[in-house]
Amino acid sequence: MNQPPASPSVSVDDFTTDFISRLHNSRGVDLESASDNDLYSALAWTVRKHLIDRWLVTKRVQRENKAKTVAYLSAEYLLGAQLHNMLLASGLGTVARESMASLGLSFDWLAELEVEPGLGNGGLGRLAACFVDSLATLDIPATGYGIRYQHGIFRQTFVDGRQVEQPDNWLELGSPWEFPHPEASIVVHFGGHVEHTTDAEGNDLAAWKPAWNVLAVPYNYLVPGYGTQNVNSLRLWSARATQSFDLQIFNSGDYENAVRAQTYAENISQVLYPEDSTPQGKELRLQQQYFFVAASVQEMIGQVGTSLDELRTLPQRVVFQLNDTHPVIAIPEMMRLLVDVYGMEWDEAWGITRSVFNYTCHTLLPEALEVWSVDLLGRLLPRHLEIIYRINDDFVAEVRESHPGNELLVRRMSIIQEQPFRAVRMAHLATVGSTKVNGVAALHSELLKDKVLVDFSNLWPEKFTNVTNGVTPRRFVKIANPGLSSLIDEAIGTDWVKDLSQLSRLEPFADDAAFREQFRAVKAANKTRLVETLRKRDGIELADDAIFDVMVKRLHEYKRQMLKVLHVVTLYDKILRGELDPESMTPRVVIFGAKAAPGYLMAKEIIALINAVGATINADPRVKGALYVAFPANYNVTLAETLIPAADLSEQISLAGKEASGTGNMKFALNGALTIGTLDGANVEIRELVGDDNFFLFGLTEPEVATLQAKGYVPSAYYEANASLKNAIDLIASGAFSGGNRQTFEGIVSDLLWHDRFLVLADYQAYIEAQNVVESAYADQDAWAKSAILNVARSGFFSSDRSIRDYLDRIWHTPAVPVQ
Ligand code: GL4
Repeated sequence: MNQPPASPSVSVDDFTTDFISRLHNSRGVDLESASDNDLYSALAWTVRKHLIDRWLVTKRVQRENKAKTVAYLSAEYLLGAQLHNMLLASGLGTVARESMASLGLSFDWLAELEVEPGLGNGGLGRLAACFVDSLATLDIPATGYGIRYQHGIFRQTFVDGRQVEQPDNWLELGSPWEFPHPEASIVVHFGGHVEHTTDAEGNDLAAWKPAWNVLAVPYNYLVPGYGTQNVNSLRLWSARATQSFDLQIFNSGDYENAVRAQTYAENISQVLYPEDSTPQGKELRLQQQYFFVAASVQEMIGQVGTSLDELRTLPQRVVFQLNDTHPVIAIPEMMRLLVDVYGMEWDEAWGITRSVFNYTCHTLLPEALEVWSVDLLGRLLPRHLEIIYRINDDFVAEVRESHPGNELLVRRMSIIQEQPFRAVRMAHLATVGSTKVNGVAALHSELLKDKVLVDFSNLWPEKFTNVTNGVTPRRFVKIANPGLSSLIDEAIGTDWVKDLSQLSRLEPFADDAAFREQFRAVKAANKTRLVETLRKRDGIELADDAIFDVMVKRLHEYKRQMLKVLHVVTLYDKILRGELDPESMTPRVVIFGAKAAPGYLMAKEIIALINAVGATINADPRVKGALYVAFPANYNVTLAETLIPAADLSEQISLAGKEASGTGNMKFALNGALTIGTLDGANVEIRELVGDDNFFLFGLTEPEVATLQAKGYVPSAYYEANASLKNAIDLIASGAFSGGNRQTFEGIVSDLLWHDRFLVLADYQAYIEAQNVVESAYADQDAWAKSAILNVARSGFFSSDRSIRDYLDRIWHTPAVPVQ
């Protein structure tokens, strides 16, 4: 397999010597006395060393060039395990493996010791991780800014089938991948009040008198590009108290109070909020947002220089991308720095601010658009609230000028909402304060323009654009699916890893019987690998000669795991009724993976239902061998890397108009799974590209959904009219999956019959029919393999490298700076 050249070529012996000296000098142990963590850390350090020279050169070249930098501001980075990616970038995979073997150590075992940094919830955080990978690969000077959460996304366990959250203590044993720089800490202020004075020319001067502060301590992480010398940085901030404790109070014996301030300050980076697609309006969350954004903007400005002349060059030196509304407080922060701290005129500062910020919206759910009450914001960031008011005054004046007399429009567009409580609409602030606003898939960007932000797109049509999401082929094909990667390498060479559009050259191989045979062998081996993983990890025993039907993503009603459950229950019910012969069915293994936000009760009920249905079906001899439900706990990036390559069928069944894009859908297609899906998010583009013969489409379209809801949707009517739907729901209601207890899933059943916000019942029949088509298609294994190959060959568009090129062309205009 072709690897990019290793920096200096390293022999196995050199590597081993280095590893041993790491154990001695950094851990103070020898091979015999080393703990697991000693071994893993020494291995990580030995690998890391070969990227550091590149990193230092990259930083020097970028600094000397005064290169324009992309500053990606994101509250989440769902990085996944680091070791394999670092080995891929350094080209040391084989050397490391052989070196460990020469010491009698198993490389795979060591790699499995890594606890993945789960500093994100789902798609949004994983997208940020893919984007920094692609930026580095494309030689774009870029820094990812975020928060070094002490605890990432919770570890999910099941107790009696119900989700129980355990803290994710990923830093317990330290991380060998981070570089702390306490000497470069930045002070971030909160609270207090603002004093206004007037200067000689009668201008208002504002002075913020904060009440308390914390230190933002930067931790740097390497972000190596693939097949390039370029290594960018991820800079995550950790909160530390400015004074560690009050010695006087401590000496008086009141230990609790002595450390109270410290605990309070350090809480800011303690935990990732486990919410996805719902904002959590908590004070601590706003503190987190301002904390990382203030430190990042100040640091960036420090790099450019703080004289007025230097500040005027900001648009040539930096572009900030706001990953959803979480970092939007950066806009008033930039204004505060330019006007209050560095003395720039308001209008000039506003011109600069607007030209350096851009905003990506990642949702269509109105309830997911963040608002902050003016009470809270005024208490925590009083000067920022004043700045937001002034931005809004000027903006509202502009709207009034272009639409005289239209106060309804003014009220709709205002950055400040009055009802149900007075609050700052962060999406409006972002839109007003940015040069470009983008959605994350073609359909999403259209709906953003025509619905969610329609007033703004009428006012500023040129502001709106689309950048369809993408995923990194390094992690999600090259590393996750070595079998497929080798097959592709043999067929079309190795350039595809850096230029995924090359995959189109696989297309003729779909008609090559020998290739199809090899492709099927790769899929079979990936299934076996998954079976082994789930056996070891979860004690789940799967057959590998079934169709692997996979639905992995956050648990959310709009994503409709419930629809998948109804399909499973329908199959079970039909077998019990004798309408389906388990012997003649294609055996089906249905695999779920999903975490629910801890406070999202309906989502947690659905998890309990999936587990209950699984437990009943898996124990029932009447369906043995025909139907099996697996729900491994704690779905994360590491599990995704084994699960996705093993899938035959990818479930992308959200209600049309609700999933902004999806990115799992892309990973499945790239790994040769066929999609069953609605016309939602990026499914639309996937289907267009892979061809409708190679995609199982079903369900209402977005306009049909809108029409149905407008005329009044009555879910119970679908239940009454459809016998197999009625049977499935009745079976759940009867207590068949809850030991006869009819109460257990009553909440789910009555919600489906009387509310069903996401039209599960309306799409049920179409979904069942599409699954029947899947079943017959799968019977022809050779034809299925052909479709799967075409999915791979036609999915090159979904590389995050392409997404980044689109950002560069449409939004950032940042030149590449190759490092020699
Ligand atoms: C999300 C969207 O729900 C998802 O469709 C999209 O793919 C992702 C990245 O753009 O962003 N928005 C939120 S919030 N969480 C997501 O995963």
